[in-house]
Amino acid sequence: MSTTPAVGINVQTLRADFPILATTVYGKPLIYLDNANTSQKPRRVIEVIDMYYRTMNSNVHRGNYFLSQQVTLAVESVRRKVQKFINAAEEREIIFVRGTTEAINLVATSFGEYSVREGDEIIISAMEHHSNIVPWQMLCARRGATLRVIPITDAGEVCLEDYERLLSGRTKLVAITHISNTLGTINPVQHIIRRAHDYGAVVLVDGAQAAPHMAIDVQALDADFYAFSGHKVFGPTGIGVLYGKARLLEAMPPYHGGGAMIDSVTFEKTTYNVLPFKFEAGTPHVEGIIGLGAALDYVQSVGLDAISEYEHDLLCYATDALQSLDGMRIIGTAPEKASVISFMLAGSSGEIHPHDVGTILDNEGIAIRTGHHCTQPLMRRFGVPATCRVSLAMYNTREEIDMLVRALRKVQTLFS
Ligand code: 7TS
Repeated sequence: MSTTPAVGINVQTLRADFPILATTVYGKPLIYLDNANTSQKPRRVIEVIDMYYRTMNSNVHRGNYFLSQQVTLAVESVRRKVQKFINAAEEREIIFVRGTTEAINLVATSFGEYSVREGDEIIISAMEHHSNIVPWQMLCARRGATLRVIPITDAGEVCLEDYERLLSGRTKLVAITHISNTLGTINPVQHIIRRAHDYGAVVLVDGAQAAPHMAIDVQALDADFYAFSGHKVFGPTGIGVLYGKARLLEAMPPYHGGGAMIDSVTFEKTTYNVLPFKFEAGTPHVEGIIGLGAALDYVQSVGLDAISEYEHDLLCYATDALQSLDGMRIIGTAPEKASVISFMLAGSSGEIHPHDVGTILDNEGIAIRTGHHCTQPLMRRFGVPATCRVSLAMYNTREEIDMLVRALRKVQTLFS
């Protein structure tokens, strides 16, 4: 049943680069299908972090001795890699942050202070992760602004007619996910951005789920802000990226105060450093940045177009295989999808709670995520408390999907 497809990447060679994929759980080979949560790390990311502590460790941007200069060069070379990775126009538009969550909070706080006033409106969609909801709610509460939500269809697509109705001269910012972490829907962000710009609003794209799966070009999208997390793109935790157009970042006030973000400090007045340092107070996650650089090199050596093609094929295979099960209900059936399948499973005596499904799969060595996936409003939209979620990466295989389906049949027999 499961012949490996003849597309772009050699999955077995690639799997050998990820040490954790050779481990077992409960004596069974690990089948890791929770990549939307965090992805596994290739050897070169693990090794570069080890190398950093063995041979380079020192602080960045603040020593005139050899080690510190080496680290500064390494960190700034990763900034250039990130710039190329998302095709930003300038290096100074790349801000290192802890992850997508911090990137969004930075924009909500700083852009909010710069631009959002009482009576203004912020638009998000009904499929956002809590990270792209709560910071905007907090901003609206601080500034007396209003949060508007684009509804989604039963298939899990944003309703573009409703979006048109929500846009107005009051719209200050639109915050939208590029790919939904729960439904897998790929949103038409280019169109969403163009329409927002017609009203003079700026757009933040939450790219947490897009960065590992597709080539990103912030200039082609004309995104004003773009955020992603290192740990979902095969890099370390605790490091992420905020891209912002230089003209906006220049105008915005700093987010955190402290070392490195200043030009001069007196007790009467402080002036701030240039971009990107104005937004990078304190000692950054140096080994995280260096590990992120290795991760981006790795992803680019595989090739994002090859990854997208391979994963699309695997997604279709997995969707068909799951749909072959009686009692399978897939939540999120948009035609444009990437790498995520959320579902509810029923046995002969009714729907099985996702947590039970997850626990039984775990005993088989299969890791999926069950729960609300930090999208509680989306769960309410679909009338479910939780779903089972399979999320794929470039190292997953058809054989693993076959094992998943076999294990789900076993779950059904246990609940019949
Ligand atoms: N936005 C989206 C679309 C996400 O999927 C996530 C994390 C975040 C923001 C937050 O990223 P962080 O790195 O700052 O935590 N998503 C998930 C998930 O789907 N399962 O666990 C975490």
